[in-house]
Amino acid sequence: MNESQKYSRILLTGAAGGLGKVLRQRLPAFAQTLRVSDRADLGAAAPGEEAVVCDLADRSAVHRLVEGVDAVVHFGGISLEDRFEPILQSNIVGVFNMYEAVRKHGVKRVVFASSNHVTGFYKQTQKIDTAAPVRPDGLYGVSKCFGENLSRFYFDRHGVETVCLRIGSSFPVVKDRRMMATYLSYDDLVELVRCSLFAPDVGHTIIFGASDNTTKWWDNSAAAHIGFKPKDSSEGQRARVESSSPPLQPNDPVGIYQGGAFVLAGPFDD
Ligand code: NAI
Ligand code: 15L
Repeated sequence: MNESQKYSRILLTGAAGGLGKVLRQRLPAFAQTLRVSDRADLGAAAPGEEAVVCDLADRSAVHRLVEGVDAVVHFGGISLEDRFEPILQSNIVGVFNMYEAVRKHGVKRVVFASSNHVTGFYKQTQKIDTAAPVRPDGLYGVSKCFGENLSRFYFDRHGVETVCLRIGSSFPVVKDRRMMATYLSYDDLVELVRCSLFAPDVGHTIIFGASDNTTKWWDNSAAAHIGFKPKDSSEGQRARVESSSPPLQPNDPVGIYQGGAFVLAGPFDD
């Protein structure tokens, strides 16, 4: 597949979520048909779309969901720290179901929404690359480590290519001081997904997803073959962010660790 071609059918999971809604608007440029899925309501299918409500934890439903697809953009799942059971079902059982279906249907390429929280316990004073050992900052981060490792296994054993996107913070605007480093604009997110879909021979690649922010915690040099060159930056939002959010105390873990408030979230199970 190269950029002058379109995929026949891309499956987008998590299509009812924050980033899913963005990608639902933008992925049609990359495929003749976009199959959108979520366990939440998706509304009516637009022209060129197929809408399928599906719980990722339901193995046979996921198997049917993947039939006829030639690439998967897997954004469905629990996106915050939570109790273990929902994380288990959506992010661990769910991602296993997805890779089994992908293997059985011969899908060649997956773009997996991992998260910066796989390395959330590195300090904000550190700069890490994609080979740094994982240091998840919660059960959510651990579940994304599972997805990264599972996809590594499915490439080594079965030849399924995956690009794991360790997304920073992808929202319409920068919301706090930490996001000055972690911000990924929606345009840069779409560009990251486009590069991940069309770069040749990605094998199994891990890449951090951040815009070209002045403060950089992540080194993507080992993922240069993906060709991702972010165009936006958080810098233009600095004055607003710094005037609306006071500096944290020096001993506050939220300001010490890359994962920010996630390092203090939960556990929610007694
Ligand atoms: P979101 O929470 O808005 O969307 C996730 C979607 O997944 C929801 O629509 C939800 O219904 C669906 N979902 C959850 N469990 C499911 C299941 N068992 N079966 C089917 N659908 C299920 O999250 P957002 O912000 O859109 O993030 C999308 C993906 O990107 C997530 O995997 C998240 O972990 C990841 N991510 C997002 C970041 C961000 O800044 N927005 C940062 C890092 C990672
Ligand atoms: C994530 O992994 C979450 O899905 C998202 O909601 C943000 O909290 C983001 O990380 C972040 O670190 O800001």
